[in-house]
Amino acid sequence: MSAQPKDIRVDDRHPDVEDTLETVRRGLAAKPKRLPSRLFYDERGSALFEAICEQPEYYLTRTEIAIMREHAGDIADTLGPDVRLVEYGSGSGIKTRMLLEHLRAPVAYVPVEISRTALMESVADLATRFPSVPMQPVCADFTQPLRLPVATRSPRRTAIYFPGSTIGNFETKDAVRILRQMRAEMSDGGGIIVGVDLKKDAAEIEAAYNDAAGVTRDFTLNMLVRLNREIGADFDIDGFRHRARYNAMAGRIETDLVSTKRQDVHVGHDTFAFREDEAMHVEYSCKYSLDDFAQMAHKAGLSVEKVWMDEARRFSVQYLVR
Ligand code: AVI
Repeated sequence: MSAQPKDIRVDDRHPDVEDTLETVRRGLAAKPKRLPSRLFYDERGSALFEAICEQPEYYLTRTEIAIMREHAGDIADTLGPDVRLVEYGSGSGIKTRMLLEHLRAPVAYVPVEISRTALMESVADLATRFPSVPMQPVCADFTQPLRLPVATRSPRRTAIYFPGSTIGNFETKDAVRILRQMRAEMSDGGGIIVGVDLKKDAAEIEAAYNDAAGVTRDFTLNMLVRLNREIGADFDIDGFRHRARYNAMAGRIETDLVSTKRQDVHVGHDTFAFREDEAMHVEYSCKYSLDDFAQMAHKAGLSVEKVWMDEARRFSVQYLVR
């Protein structure tokens, strides 16, 4: 684990082993079986995700960074001075860096991230680059209601930054719930800057989740490695394979771990039987048209005020307000 930078207090609400055990028991008892994608992100999972972002097929990160490179100044102007910037997920910090570089006198930076290692690494880096910006990291599951730390100086507005198309990892009803939760967390006059992946050619989308180097496969399977270590499950890693397919009707990549044989998996005192070829759902990555997303935001009581895109309209960064 990385060293914690001096003077930065982490507000730690990391879920414990009991929570994970209960989530997994419930998921394996469900029909069809399913495990939440947040379980991908242990230390190795976060590192593998960073490696996915470097793969030539995974256009999302590259494209979003290019949009930020071109428009971060405009985005910062849209937010105005004295902002408290709350980020859901801490990521690698590159996009955040671009935003912080352009913001005028930000009151605080509050990253909310479930992986303590990823959180502390990114905060340590940002604290050195932006010594005048108070850092208030929160180690928590951002899908649950948050208590934001008290800011040392009153912000003019609270803006939520949710990059990376992570919103796409939630089914519509959960995405609407999360947007509604963000709406409640931002102040009057606040806003949400959200990265949203757009619908495009199915082959291009599918390739992004089936990279030739197999990094996404390792990322998916790592969920089982993690559960074996953390909750004493006995998944046979070689007995499962990664499968990611684009469902054009639903507009989403559906990622499953498919059992390659009949097998039993033990979790605590419970036994869960898998059939040969049985799929266990582990992730959705939803893709939107501009209209789809505006409608979803509307359901959360939000409207789209601005949209920034790359020339090929692969990806968008959108500003949502009440
Ligand atoms: C974090 N999230 C937006 C990624 C995605 O594209 O759904 C996670 C990921 N899963 C497989 N590759 C990348």
